[in-house]
Amino acid sequence: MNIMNVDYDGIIPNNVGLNQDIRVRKALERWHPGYLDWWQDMGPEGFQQSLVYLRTAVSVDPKGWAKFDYVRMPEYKWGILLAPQVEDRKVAFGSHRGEKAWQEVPGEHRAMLRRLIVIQGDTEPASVEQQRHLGKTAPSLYDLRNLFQVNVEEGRHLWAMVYLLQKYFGADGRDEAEGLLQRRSGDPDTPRMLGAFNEKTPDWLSFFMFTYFTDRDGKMQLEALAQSGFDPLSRTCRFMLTEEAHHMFVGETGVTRIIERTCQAMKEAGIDDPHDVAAVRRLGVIDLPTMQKKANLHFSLSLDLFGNEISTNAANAFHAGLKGRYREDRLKDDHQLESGTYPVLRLIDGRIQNEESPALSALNMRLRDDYVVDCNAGVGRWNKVIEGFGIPFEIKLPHVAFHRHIGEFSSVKADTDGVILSDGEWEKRQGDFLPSDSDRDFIESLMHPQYEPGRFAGWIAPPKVGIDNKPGDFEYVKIM
Ligand code: BYC
Repeated sequence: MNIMNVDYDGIIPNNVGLNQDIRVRKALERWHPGYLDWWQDMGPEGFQQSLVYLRTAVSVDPKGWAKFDYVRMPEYKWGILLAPQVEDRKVAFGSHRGEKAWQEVPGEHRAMLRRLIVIQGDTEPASVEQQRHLGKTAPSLYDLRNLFQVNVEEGRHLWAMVYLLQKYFGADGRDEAEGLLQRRSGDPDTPRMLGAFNEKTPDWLSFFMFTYFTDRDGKMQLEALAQSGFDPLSRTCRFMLTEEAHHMFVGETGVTRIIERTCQAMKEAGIDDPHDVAAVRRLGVIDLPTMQKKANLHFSLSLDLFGNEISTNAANAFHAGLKGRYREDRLKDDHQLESGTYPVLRLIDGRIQNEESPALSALNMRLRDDYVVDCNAGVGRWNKVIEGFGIPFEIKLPHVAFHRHIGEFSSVKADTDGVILSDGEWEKRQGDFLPSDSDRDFIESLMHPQYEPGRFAGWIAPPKVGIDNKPGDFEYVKIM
Protein backbone atom coordinates (compact mmCIF):
# COMPACT_ATOMS: atom_id res chain seq x y z
CA MET A 1 0.00 0.00 0.00
CA ASN A 2 1.20 3.51 -0.81
CA ILE A 3 1.60 5.12 2.62
CA MET A 4 0.82 8.55 1.16
CA ASN A 5 -2.66 7.48 0.12
CA VAL A 6 -5.47 6.48 2.38
CA ASP A 7 -7.30 3.18 2.10
CA TYR A 8 -11.04 3.88 1.91
CA ASP A 9 -12.20 0.27 1.58
CA GLY A 10 -13.43 -0.36 5.13
CA ILE A 11 -15.47 1.64 7.65
CA ILE A 12 -12.32 3.36 8.90
CA PRO A 13 -10.14 5.08 6.29
CA ASN A 14 -6.50 4.57 7.18
CA ASN A 15 -2.94 4.31 5.99
CA VAL A 16 -1.88 1.85 8.68
CA GLY A 17 -2.90 -1.38 6.93
CA LEU A 18 -5.99 -2.00 9.08
CA ASN A 19 -7.30 -4.53 6.55
CA GLN A 20 -4.41 -6.83 7.42
CA ASP A 21 -4.60 -6.13 11.15
CA ILE A 22 -7.80 -7.97 12.01
CA ARG A 23 -7.54 -7.63 15.81
CA VAL A 24 -7.14 -3.87 15.80
CA ARG A 25 -9.65 -3.40 13.01
CA LYS A 26 -12.27 -5.34 14.98
CA ALA A 27 -11.45 -3.41 18.18
CA LEU A 28 -11.88 -0.10 16.38
CA GLU A 29 -15.06 -1.25 14.66
CA ARG A 30 -16.46 -2.13 18.07
CA TRP A 31 -15.51 1.31 19.40
CA HIS A 32 -17.01 3.09 16.36
CA PRO A 33 -20.75 2.98 17.32
CA GLY A 34 -19.96 4.39 20.78
CA TYR A 35 -18.01 7.19 19.11
CA LEU A 36 -20.96 7.99 16.82
CA ASP A 37 -23.31 8.01 19.81
CA TRP A 38 -20.95 10.38 21.57
CA TRP A 39 -20.84 12.61 18.46
CA GLN A 40 -24.64 12.69 18.27
CA ASP A 41 -24.98 13.45 22.00
CA MET A 42 -22.04 15.79 22.53
CA GLY A 43 -21.02 17.01 19.06
CA PRO A 44 -22.41 20.17 17.42
CA GLU A 45 -25.98 20.71 18.56
CA GLY A 46 -28.34 20.75 15.56
CA PHE A 47 -26.78 20.77 12.08
CA GLN A 48 -26.20 17.02 12.02
CA GLN A 49 -28.22 16.79 8.81
CA SER A 50 -26.72 19.92 7.28
CA LEU A 51 -24.31 19.71 4.39
CA VAL A 52 -21.02 21.25 5.42
CA TYR A 53 -18.22 22.15 3.02
CA LEU A 54 -15.44 20.27 4.80
CA ARG A 55 -11.94 19.19 4.03
CA THR A 56 -11.18 15.52 4.50
CA ALA A 57 -7.67 14.07 4.56
CA VAL A 58 -7.15 11.77 1.59
CA SER A 59 -3.38 11.47 1.77
CA VAL A 60 -0.53 12.39 4.07
CA ASP A 61 1.49 13.97 1.29
CA PRO A 62 2.33 17.52 2.45
CA LYS A 63 1.87 18.73 -1.13
CA GLY A 64 -1.81 17.83 -1.28
CA TRP A 65 -3.47 15.92 1.49
CA ALA A 66 -7.04 17.19 1.61
CA LYS A 67 -10.11 17.36 -0.55
CA PHE A 68 -13.09 19.66 -0.01
CA ASP A 69 -16.70 18.65 -0.44
CA TYR A 70 -20.15 18.84 1.15
CA VAL A 71 -20.49 16.27 3.92
CA ARG A 72 -23.05 15.57 6.65
CA MET A 73 -20.95 15.60 9.81
CA PRO A 74 -21.94 12.16 11.14
CA GLU A 75 -20.79 10.78 7.76
CA TYR A 76 -17.38 12.47 7.96
CA LYS A 77 -14.55 10.01 7.25
CA TRP A 78 -12.72 9.95 10.56
CA GLY A 79 -9.58 8.18 9.51
CA ILE A 80 -6.31 7.03 11.01
CA LEU A 81 -3.40 8.73 9.35
CA LEU A 82 0.24 8.51 10.22
CA ALA A 83 2.91 10.66 8.60
CA PRO A 84 5.30 8.51 6.52
CA GLN A 85 7.86 6.52 8.47
CA VAL A 86 11.31 8.07 8.46
CA GLU A 87 13.76 5.36 7.52
CA ASP A 88 16.23 4.38 10.20
CA ARG A 89 14.84 6.89 12.69
CA LYS A 90 16.63 7.03 16.05
CA VAL A 91 15.53 8.11 19.53
CA ALA A 92 16.76 11.71 19.48
CA PHE A 93 16.99 12.54 23.21
CA GLY A 94 17.12 11.18 26.73
CA SER A 95 18.91 8.11 28.03
CA HIS A 96 18.07 6.04 24.92
CA ARG A 97 19.44 8.66 22.54
CA GLY A 98 20.91 7.04 19.43
CA GLU A 99 18.98 3.75 19.80
CA LYS A 100 16.58 2.70 17.06
CA ALA A 101 13.16 4.38 17.46
CA TRP A 102 10.62 1.94 18.95
CA GLN A 103 7.94 0.42 16.77
CA GLU A 104 6.45 -1.30 19.83
CA VAL A 105 5.87 0.09 23.31
CA PRO A 106 9.03 -0.18 25.42
CA GLY A 107 7.88 -2.32 28.38
CA GLU A 108 9.50 -0.24 31.12
CA HIS A 109 7.84 2.98 29.91
CA ARG A 110 4.42 1.57 29.18
CA ALA A 111 2.47 3.31 31.96
CA MET A 112 4.03 6.71 31.30
CA LEU A 113 3.38 6.48 27.59
CA ARG A 114 -0.21 5.42 28.10
CA ARG A 115 -0.79 8.36 30.42
CA LEU A 116 0.57 10.85 27.87
CA ILE A 117 -1.59 9.39 25.11
CA VAL A 118 -4.72 9.35 27.28
CA ILE A 119 -4.24 12.98 28.36
CA GLN A 120 -3.68 14.07 24.77
CA GLY A 121 -6.72 12.05 23.66
CA ASP A 122 -8.93 13.46 26.41
CA THR A 123 -8.53 17.06 25.25
CA GLU A 124 -9.85 16.34 21.75
CA PRO A 125 -13.45 15.33 22.51
CA ALA A 126 -13.43 17.83 25.40
CA SER A 127 -13.04 20.76 22.99
CA VAL A 128 -15.89 19.48 20.81
CA GLU A 129 -18.10 19.30 23.90
CA GLN A 130 -17.11 22.81 24.92
CA GLN A 131 -18.04 24.19 21.51
CA ARG A 132 -21.23 22.26 20.90
CA HIS A 133 -23.69 25.14 21.30
CA LEU A 134 -21.86 27.68 19.15
CA GLY A 135 -23.51 26.77 15.85
CA LYS A 136 -26.73 28.41 17.05
CA THR A 137 -25.08 31.84 17.16
CA ALA A 138 -22.62 31.66 14.25
CA PRO A 139 -21.80 35.10 12.81
CA SER A 140 -21.73 33.70 9.24
CA LEU A 141 -21.82 30.48 7.26
CA TYR A 142 -18.07 30.87 6.72
CA ASP A 143 -17.50 30.82 10.50
CA LEU A 144 -20.02 28.05 11.03
CA ARG A 145 -18.11 25.91 8.56
CA ASN A 146 -14.80 26.66 10.26
CA LEU A 147 -16.24 25.68 13.64
CA PHE A 148 -17.41 22.36 12.23
CA GLN A 149 -14.08 21.78 10.48
CA VAL A 150 -12.29 22.24 13.77
CA ASN A 151 -14.81 19.94 15.50
CA VAL A 152 -14.56 17.04 13.04
CA GLU A 153 -10.78 17.25 13.09
CA GLU A 154 -10.67 17.19 16.89
CA GLY A 155 -12.83 14.09 16.53
CA ARG A 156 -10.22 12.66 14.17
CA HIS A 157 -7.49 13.45 16.66
CA LEU A 158 -9.39 11.41 19.20
CA TRP A 159 -9.35 8.54 16.68
CA ALA A 160 -5.60 9.01 16.30
CA MET A 161 -5.03 8.47 20.04
CA VAL A 162 -7.59 5.67 20.27
CA TYR A 163 -5.81 3.82 17.48
CA LEU A 164 -2.57 3.91 19.52
CA LEU A 165 -4.39 2.70 22.63
CA GLN A 166 -6.16 -0.14 20.82
CA LYS A 167 -3.15 -1.24 18.84
CA TYR A 168 -0.41 -1.05 21.45
CA PHE A 169 -1.99 -1.28 24.91
CA GLY A 170 -4.20 -4.39 24.88
CA ALA A 171 -7.02 -4.58 27.42
CA ASP A 172 -5.94 -1.41 29.29
CA GLY A 173 -5.92 0.46 26.00
CA ARG A 174 -9.46 -0.69 25.30
CA ASP A 175 -10.61 0.52 28.73
CA GLU A 176 -8.93 3.87 28.24
CA ALA A 177 -10.57 4.21 24.81
CA GLU A 178 -13.95 3.66 26.48
CA GLY A 179 -13.08 6.18 29.20
CA LEU A 180 -12.42 8.81 26.55
CA LEU A 181 -16.06 8.53 25.49
CA GLN A 182 -17.37 8.54 29.06
CA ARG A 183 -15.84 11.68 30.57
CA ARG A 184 -17.61 14.98 29.87
CA SER A 185 -16.31 18.53 29.82
CA GLY A 186 -17.44 20.39 32.95
CA ASP A 187 -19.19 17.39 34.49
CA PRO A 188 -18.71 17.51 38.28
CA ASP A 189 -18.51 13.70 38.54
CA THR A 190 -16.69 12.74 35.35
CA PRO A 191 -14.83 15.84 34.18
CA ARG A 192 -12.21 15.97 31.44
CA MET A 193 -8.66 15.58 32.73
CA LEU A 194 -7.15 19.06 32.32
CA GLY A 195 -8.54 22.28 33.78
CA ALA A 196 -9.02 24.42 30.66
CA PHE A 197 -11.07 21.67 29.03
CA ASN A 198 -13.76 21.94 31.69
CA GLU A 199 -14.35 25.65 31.10
CA LYS A 200 -17.25 26.94 29.04
CA THR A 201 -16.88 28.33 25.51
CA PRO A 202 -20.09 30.35 25.59
CA ASP A 203 -19.61 32.78 22.70
CA TRP A 204 -17.64 33.28 19.51
CA LEU A 205 -15.01 35.58 20.98
CA SER A 206 -14.28 32.78 23.46
CA PHE A 207 -14.12 30.31 20.58
CA PHE A 208 -11.58 32.40 18.68
CA MET A 209 -9.51 33.02 21.82
CA PHE A 210 -9.65 29.30 22.63
CA THR A 211 -8.49 28.31 19.15
CA TYR A 212 -5.77 30.94 19.33
CA PHE A 213 -4.44 30.19 22.82
CA THR A 214 -5.54 26.68 23.76
CA ASP A 215 -5.11 25.05 20.36
CA ARG A 216 -1.63 26.56 20.43
CA ASP A 217 -0.91 24.59 23.60
CA GLY A 218 -2.05 21.65 21.47
CA LYS A 219 0.51 22.63 18.86
CA MET A 220 3.33 22.83 21.41
CA GLN A 221 2.43 19.54 23.08
CA LEU A 222 2.05 17.79 19.73
CA GLU A 223 5.41 19.18 18.63
CA ALA A 224 6.97 17.76 21.81
CA LEU A 225 5.25 14.39 21.32
CA ALA A 226 6.18 14.35 17.61
CA GLN A 227 9.79 14.05 18.82
CA SER A 228 8.93 10.84 20.69
CA GLY A 229 11.13 7.77 20.39
CA PHE A 230 7.89 5.76 20.18
CA ASP A 231 7.60 6.06 16.43
CA PRO A 232 3.83 5.54 15.95
CA LEU A 233 3.16 8.42 18.38
CA SER A 234 5.64 10.63 16.57
CA ARG A 235 4.11 9.87 13.18
CA THR A 236 0.53 10.43 14.28
CA CYS A 237 1.41 13.75 15.96
CA ARG A 238 3.26 14.93 12.89
CA PHE A 239 0.16 14.51 10.78
CA MET A 240 -2.11 16.04 13.45
CA LEU A 241 0.03 19.17 13.35
CA THR A 242 -0.84 19.62 9.67
CA GLU A 243 -4.52 19.89 10.61
CA GLU A 244 -3.88 21.90 13.78
CA ALA A 245 -2.45 24.80 11.76
CA HIS A 246 -5.92 25.60 10.42
CA HIS A 247 -7.40 25.68 13.92
CA MET A 248 -4.96 28.36 15.00
CA PHE A 249 -5.60 30.22 11.75
CA VAL A 250 -9.30 30.25 12.67
CA GLY A 251 -8.43 31.71 16.07
CA GLU A 252 -5.96 34.30 14.91
CA THR A 253 -8.02 35.57 11.98
CA GLY A 254 -11.23 35.42 14.02
CA VAL A 255 -9.83 37.80 16.64
CA THR A 256 -8.25 39.95 13.90
CA ARG A 257 -11.62 40.33 12.19
CA ILE A 258 -13.33 41.35 15.43
CA ILE A 259 -10.63 43.93 16.12
CA GLU A 260 -10.89 45.22 12.58
CA ARG A 261 -14.65 45.66 12.79
CA THR A 262 -14.43 47.40 16.17
CA CYS A 263 -11.75 49.83 14.99
CA GLN A 264 -13.64 50.53 11.79
CA ALA A 265 -16.87 51.25 13.68
CA MET A 266 -15.02 53.53 16.12
CA LYS A 267 -13.47 55.49 13.28
CA GLU A 268 -16.79 55.86 11.46
CA ALA A 269 -18.42 57.13 14.66
CA GLY A 270 -15.49 59.46 15.46
CA ILE A 271 -14.64 57.68 18.74
CA ASP A 272 -10.93 57.98 19.46
CA ASP A 273 -10.86 56.80 23.07
CA PRO A 274 -10.79 52.98 23.16
CA HIS A 275 -11.57 53.12 26.89
CA ASP A 276 -14.94 54.76 26.31
CA VAL A 277 -16.48 51.32 26.60
CA ALA A 278 -20.10 52.46 26.75
CA ALA A 279 -19.80 54.51 23.55
CA VAL A 280 -18.07 51.70 21.67
CA ARG A 281 -20.63 49.15 22.82
CA ARG A 282 -23.46 51.34 21.61
CA LEU A 283 -22.07 50.73 18.11
CA GLY A 284 -22.80 47.01 18.51
CA VAL A 285 -19.13 45.98 18.44
CA ILE A 286 -16.84 44.54 21.10
CA ASP A 287 -14.64 47.14 22.81
CA LEU A 288 -10.88 46.53 22.91
CA PRO A 289 -10.59 46.46 26.74
CA THR A 290 -13.03 43.53 26.82
CA MET A 291 -10.94 41.74 24.22
CA GLN A 292 -7.90 42.29 26.40
CA LYS A 293 -9.76 40.72 29.33
CA LYS A 294 -10.74 37.72 27.22
CA ALA A 295 -7.12 37.32 26.12
CA ASN A 296 -6.05 37.47 29.80
CA LEU A 297 -8.49 34.70 30.64
CA HIS A 298 -7.68 32.32 27.81
CA PHE A 299 -3.93 32.86 27.97
CA SER A 300 -3.80 32.17 31.71
CA LEU A 301 -6.02 29.07 31.44
CA SER A 302 -3.80 27.79 28.65
CA LEU A 303 -0.61 28.36 30.66
CA ASP A 304 -1.99 25.96 33.25
CA LEU A 305 -1.94 23.24 30.59
CA PHE A 306 1.85 23.13 30.75
CA GLY A 307 1.75 21.62 34.25
CA ASN A 308 4.14 22.55 37.06
CA GLU A 309 7.24 24.54 36.18
CA ILE A 310 9.35 21.97 37.98
CA SER A 311 8.11 18.51 37.11
CA THR A 312 9.43 15.03 37.70
CA ASN A 313 6.86 13.67 35.23
CA ALA A 314 8.29 15.86 32.49
CA ALA A 315 11.86 14.93 33.43
CA ASN A 316 10.99 11.22 33.37
CA ALA A 317 9.21 11.46 30.03
CA PHE A 318 12.22 13.19 28.48
CA HIS A 319 14.76 10.87 30.08
CA ALA A 320 12.75 7.91 28.77
CA GLY A 321 12.76 9.34 25.23
CA LEU A 322 8.96 9.68 25.14
CA LYS A 323 8.36 13.45 25.06
CA GLY A 324 10.95 15.89 23.74
CA ARG A 325 11.28 19.63 23.64
CA TYR A 326 9.75 21.97 21.09
CA ARG A 327 11.64 21.25 17.87
CA GLU A 328 14.16 19.07 19.67
CA ASP A 329 15.63 18.16 16.29
CA ARG A 330 16.74 21.76 15.70
CA LEU A 331 18.34 22.29 19.12
CA LYS A 332 22.09 22.13 19.53
CA ASP A 333 23.07 20.50 22.84
CA ASP A 334 23.62 17.01 24.22
CA HIS A 335 19.85 16.22 24.14
CA GLN A 336 20.20 14.52 27.52
CA LEU A 337 20.20 17.50 29.86
CA GLU A 338 21.80 15.58 32.70
CA SER A 339 23.91 18.52 33.83
CA GLY A 340 22.58 21.81 32.37
CA THR A 341 20.30 24.34 34.05
CA TYR A 342 17.37 26.44 32.87
CA PRO A 343 16.03 29.68 34.42
CA VAL A 344 12.67 29.06 36.05
CA LEU A 345 10.42 31.86 37.24
CA ARG A 346 9.56 31.00 40.83
CA LEU A 347 7.94 32.42 43.90
CA ILE A 348 10.75 32.79 46.41
CA ASP A 349 10.10 34.48 49.77
CA GLY A 350 6.93 35.97 48.32
CA ARG A 351 8.79 37.50 45.35
CA ILE A 352 8.74 36.41 41.73
CA GLN A 353 12.26 35.72 40.56
CA ASN A 354 14.29 33.56 38.22
CA GLU A 355 16.11 30.61 39.64
CA GLU A 356 18.49 28.37 37.73
CA SER A 357 17.03 24.88 38.02
CA PRO A 358 18.14 21.51 36.66
CA ALA A 359 17.22 21.61 32.96
CA LEU A 360 15.64 18.18 33.06
CA SER A 361 13.14 19.18 35.73
CA ALA A 362 12.38 22.49 34.00
CA LEU A 363 11.03 21.09 30.74
CA ASN A 364 7.44 22.20 31.29
CA MET A 365 8.71 25.72 31.91
CA ARG A 366 10.82 25.62 28.80
CA LEU A 367 7.93 24.48 26.61
CA ARG A 368 5.76 27.17 28.19
CA ASP A 369 8.40 29.80 27.37
CA ASP A 370 8.40 28.65 23.74
CA TYR A 371 4.62 28.88 23.81
CA VAL A 372 4.65 32.46 25.09
CA VAL A 373 6.96 33.49 22.24
CA ASP A 374 4.63 31.83 19.74
CA CYS A 375 1.58 33.54 21.28
CA ASN A 376 3.24 36.94 21.16
CA ALA A 377 3.81 36.77 17.42
CA GLY A 378 0.09 36.76 16.64
CA VAL A 379 -0.68 39.36 19.31
CA GLY A 380 1.79 41.61 17.50
CA ARG A 381 -0.21 41.16 14.31
CA TRP A 382 -3.44 42.10 16.14
CA ASN A 383 -1.76 45.25 17.38
CA LYS A 384 -0.67 46.17 13.85
CA VAL A 385 -4.35 46.24 12.88
CA ILE A 386 -5.22 48.55 15.78
CA GLU A 387 -2.24 50.76 14.98
CA GLY A 388 -3.32 50.91 11.32
CA PHE A 389 -6.54 52.62 12.47
CA GLY A 390 -4.52 55.03 14.62
CA ILE A 391 -6.24 53.92 17.84
CA PRO A 392 -4.07 54.20 20.96
CA PHE A 393 -4.45 50.69 22.35
CA GLU A 394 -2.18 47.69 22.58
CA ILE A 395 -3.18 44.15 23.48
CA LYS A 396 -0.63 42.64 25.87
CA LEU A 397 -0.25 39.16 27.22
CA PRO A 398 -0.55 39.21 31.01
CA HIS A 399 2.32 38.18 33.27
CA VAL A 400 2.63 34.39 33.67
CA ALA A 401 1.85 34.72 37.39
CA PHE A 402 -1.59 36.16 36.62
CA HIS A 403 -4.69 34.02 37.36
CA ARG A 404 -2.97 30.67 37.69
CA HIS A 405 -4.37 27.43 39.07
CA ILE A 406 -1.43 25.12 38.46
CA GLY A 407 2.22 25.55 39.38
CA GLU A 408 4.34 28.12 41.22
CA PHE A 409 1.85 30.95 41.12
CA SER A 410 -1.32 29.05 41.95
CA SER A 411 -0.91 29.99 45.61
CA VAL A 412 -0.91 33.77 45.03
CA LYS A 413 -3.04 36.41 43.37
CA ALA A 414 -1.18 38.63 40.94
CA ASP A 415 -2.27 41.40 38.60
CA THR A 416 -1.54 41.35 34.86
CA ASP A 417 1.88 42.96 35.46
CA GLY A 418 2.83 40.25 37.95
CA VAL A 419 2.40 42.42 41.05
CA ILE A 420 1.24 40.24 43.93
CA LEU A 421 -2.07 41.36 45.43
CA SER A 422 -3.78 40.66 48.72
CA ASP A 423 -7.03 38.69 48.54
CA GLY A 424 -8.94 41.90 49.23
CA GLU A 425 -7.21 43.81 46.43
CA TRP A 426 -7.79 40.92 44.05
CA GLU A 427 -11.51 40.85 44.90
CA LYS A 428 -11.73 44.56 44.26
CA ARG A 429 -9.78 44.57 41.03
CA GLN A 430 -10.38 41.26 39.30
CA GLY A 431 -13.10 42.83 37.16
CA ASP A 432 -10.37 45.04 35.65
CA PHE A 433 -8.47 41.98 34.47
CA LEU A 434 -11.02 39.29 33.72
CA PRO A 435 -14.40 39.45 31.97
CA SER A 436 -17.14 40.34 34.44
CA ASP A 437 -20.73 39.10 34.31
CA SER A 438 -21.76 42.30 32.58
CA ASP A 439 -18.98 41.91 29.97
CA ARG A 440 -20.20 38.40 29.32
CA ASP A 441 -23.81 39.58 29.11
CA PHE A 442 -22.82 42.25 26.62
CA ILE A 443 -20.96 39.78 24.39
CA GLU A 444 -23.87 37.37 24.62
CA SER A 445 -26.27 40.14 23.56
CA LEU A 446 -24.40 40.35 20.23
CA MET A 447 -24.52 36.63 19.51
CA HIS A 448 -27.28 36.29 16.94
CA PRO A 449 -26.90 33.90 14.04
CA GLN A 450 -26.28 35.16 10.54
CA TYR A 451 -26.95 32.27 8.16
CA GLU A 452 -27.36 34.16 4.87
CA PRO A 453 -24.56 33.34 2.41
CA GLY A 454 -22.05 36.19 2.19
CA ARG A 455 -23.50 38.10 5.19
CA PHE A 456 -21.69 38.68 8.50
CA ALA A 457 -22.84 39.72 11.97
CA GLY A 458 -22.19 43.39 12.64
CA TRP A 459 -19.40 42.80 15.20
CA ILE A 460 -17.01 40.93 12.91
CA ALA A 461 -15.42 41.82 9.57
CA PRO A 462 -15.56 39.39 6.64
CA PRO A 463 -12.42 37.33 5.97
CA LYS A 464 -9.93 38.43 3.32
CA VAL A 465 -10.27 35.19 1.35
CA GLY A 466 -12.67 32.28 1.36
CA ILE A 467 -11.95 28.68 2.27
CA ASP A 468 -10.67 26.71 -0.73
CA ASN A 469 -10.70 30.05 -2.62
CA LYS A 470 -14.48 30.15 -2.69
CA PRO A 471 -16.18 33.47 -3.45
CA GLY A 472 -17.59 35.67 -0.66
CA ASP A 473 -21.20 34.54 -1.06
CA PHE A 474 -20.40 30.83 -1.11
CA GLU A 475 -22.87 28.68 0.83
CA TYR A 476 -20.41 26.93 3.17
CA VAL A 477 -23.19 25.21 5.08
CA LYS A 478 -26.50 24.13 3.56
CA ILE A 479 -28.60 24.14 6.69
CA MET A 480 -31.12 21.29 6.91
N1 BYC B 1 -5.10 20.34 34.94
O1 BYC B 1 4.24 16.94 36.91
P1 BYC B 1 3.15 17.87 36.60
C1 BYC B 1 -4.67 19.95 22.78
C2 BYC B 1 -1.56 17.25 37.00
S1 BYC B 1 -4.00 20.57 24.21
C3 BYC B 1 -5.24 19.28 35.76
O2 BYC B 1 3.41 19.27 36.73
P2 BYC B 1 3.20 17.02 33.92
C4 BYC B 1 -5.91 20.57 22.29
C5 BYC B 1 -0.72 16.20 36.27
O3 BYC B 1 -1.53 15.43 35.39
C6 BYC B 1 -2.58 19.55 24.54
N2 BYC B 1 -4.22 18.54 36.23
O4 BYC B 1 2.57 17.63 35.17
C7 BYC B 1 -6.12 21.93 22.36
C8 BYC B 1 -0.13 15.43 37.40
O5 BYC B 1 -1.11 14.53 37.89
P3 BYC B 1 -0.69 13.04 38.36
C9 BYC B 1 -2.89 18.28 25.30
C10 BYC B 1 -2.97 18.91 35.87
O6 BYC B 1 2.72 15.63 33.86
C11 BYC B 1 -7.31 22.47 21.92
C12 BYC B 1 0.08 16.48 38.48
O7 BYC B 1 -0.78 17.57 38.13
N3 BYC B 1 -1.76 17.42 25.35
O8 BYC B 1 -4.14 19.06 22.22
O9 BYC B 1 4.62 17.30 33.78
C13 BYC B 1 -8.30 21.65 21.38
C14 BYC B 1 1.52 16.92 38.53
O10 BYC B 1 1.80 17.53 37.30
C15 BYC B 1 -2.73 19.99 35.02
C16 BYC B 1 -0.94 17.30 26.41
O11 BYC B 1 -1.12 17.91 27.42
C17 BYC B 1 -3.86 20.72 34.54
N4 BYC B 1 -3.73 21.78 33.73
O12 BYC B 1 2.51 17.96 32.82
C18 BYC B 1 -8.09 20.29 21.33
C19 BYC B 1 0.25 16.38 26.25
N5 BYC B 1 -1.40 20.10 34.85
O13 BYC B 1 -0.20 12.34 37.14
C20 BYC B 1 -6.89 19.74 21.75
C21 BYC B 1 0.26 15.23 27.20
C22 BYC B 1 -0.84 19.14 35.55
O14 BYC B 1 0.35 13.25 39.40
N6 BYC B 1 0.29 15.63 28.58
N7 BYC B 1 -1.76 18.40 36.16
O15 BYC B 1 -2.00 12.49 38.86
C23 BYC B 1 1.43 16.04 29.22
O16 BYC B 1 2.48 16.11 28.61
C24 BYC B 1 1.36 16.33 30.68
O17 BYC B 1 0.45 15.47 31.24
C25 BYC B 1 0.98 17.79 31.03
C26 BYC B 1 1.19 17.98 32.56
C27 BYC B 1 1.83 18.75 30.23
C28 BYC B 1 -0.48 18.07 30.78
